[in-house]
Amino acid sequence: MFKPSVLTVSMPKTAFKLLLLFSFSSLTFFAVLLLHLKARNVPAAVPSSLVITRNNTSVNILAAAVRPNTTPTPGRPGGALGPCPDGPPNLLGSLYVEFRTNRTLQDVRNLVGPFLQQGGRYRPSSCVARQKVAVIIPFRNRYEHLTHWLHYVHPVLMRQQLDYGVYVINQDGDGAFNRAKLMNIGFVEALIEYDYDCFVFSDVDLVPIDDRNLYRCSDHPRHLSVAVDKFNFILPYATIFGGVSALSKQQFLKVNGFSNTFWGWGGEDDDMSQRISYRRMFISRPDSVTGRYKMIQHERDSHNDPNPRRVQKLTETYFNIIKDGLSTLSYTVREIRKDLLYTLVTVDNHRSGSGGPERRIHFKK
Ligand code: UDH
Ligand code: NGS
Repeated sequence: MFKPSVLTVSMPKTAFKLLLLFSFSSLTFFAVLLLHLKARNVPAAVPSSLVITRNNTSVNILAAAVRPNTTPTPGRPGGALGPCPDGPPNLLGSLYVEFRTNRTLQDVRNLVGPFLQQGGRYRPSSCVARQKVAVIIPFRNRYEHLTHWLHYVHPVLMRQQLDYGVYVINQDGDGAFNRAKLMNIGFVEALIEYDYDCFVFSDVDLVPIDDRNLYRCSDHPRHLSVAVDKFNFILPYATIFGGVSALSKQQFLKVNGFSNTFWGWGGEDDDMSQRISYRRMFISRPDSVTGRYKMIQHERDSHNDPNPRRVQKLTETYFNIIKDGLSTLSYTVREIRKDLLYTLVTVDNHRSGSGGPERRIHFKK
């Protein structure tokens, strides 16, 4: 027999229980998901503080970087200059570049030195530069290439009206080369010195052959060496980020810098490319005429053989962004030498964990 009273009472009860059970499992699911994402730290915020220990003294790099610039602006007394125009007015466009010469560093000092301050520093005298750019070159034993690079690139950067400095980060010893770690070190060393807001990372053997390719940062990380002669001026693959690239301070902090763990040749630039995309940024590029480069031909260097683990390591990028980068950087500065054309920072990059007082970086949220 049909009993309406039982039905009207028991049905909502069951539905209510089911609803409760469903809500509870959904909440548990989302709580577990949140904890999981937090553990992986996705997405990462830009840290508000970046403390390093330098010879047992802690320095907050981000606080140091916002100290007021006390160097007087050249030009008018009081430094009352207007901003430089967005489009630098004296660019030449396509350039003639030739490496088959007996050029010496002294030749280059004579040519561009009069416009520079010690350490390869420059700023325009007629206006306030739009960006403060540190150009970082990972380096070991390539003085001939460096001479060509300085000869051609200093005048380009001057015409681009940048407030810039050139930092050559020289790996000490003959251990396996680590390009990416040297670039992390360059970021820190440049920031210790001046309040840079943009970082251009450049191989020493790549010279731009169009000065409209601006060495500055944009809304997204920028790959500058898009059309290199050795690749017949064609981008070899869509995600490539090697050669010459530019990241703002914020962008670099957001990806925790480069990985420190790519020893030997290859993969470290692809790892950065993945970091950028995992942090929801894009790669911006100049067009393939403006982004033309000439590469100085050379043989493979000793102690920079292809890293056999490079392809496998690229499957691990996502999990390593927070664990491997600026947050785990450790190295020892052997010497900082100011040439007129560049600042040479010689470092022990601690592959074996050995060697002297460290600079260690810690993130604080
Ligand atoms: N670098 C040095 N010294 C080294 C190794 C690398 O300064 O011993 C720096 C330098 O800035 C160089 C950059 O790291 O431009 C990249 O290294 P690379 O020039 O070895 O890489 P690339 O991919 O050449 O340009 C790989 C070797 C190709 C050999 C071709 C033989 N025909
Ligand atoms: C890729 C490398 C990159 C390198 C690029 C261009 O294969 O690191 O070639 O190299 N990636 C891996 O090996 C995983 S180049 O011809 O310029 O020497 O930048």
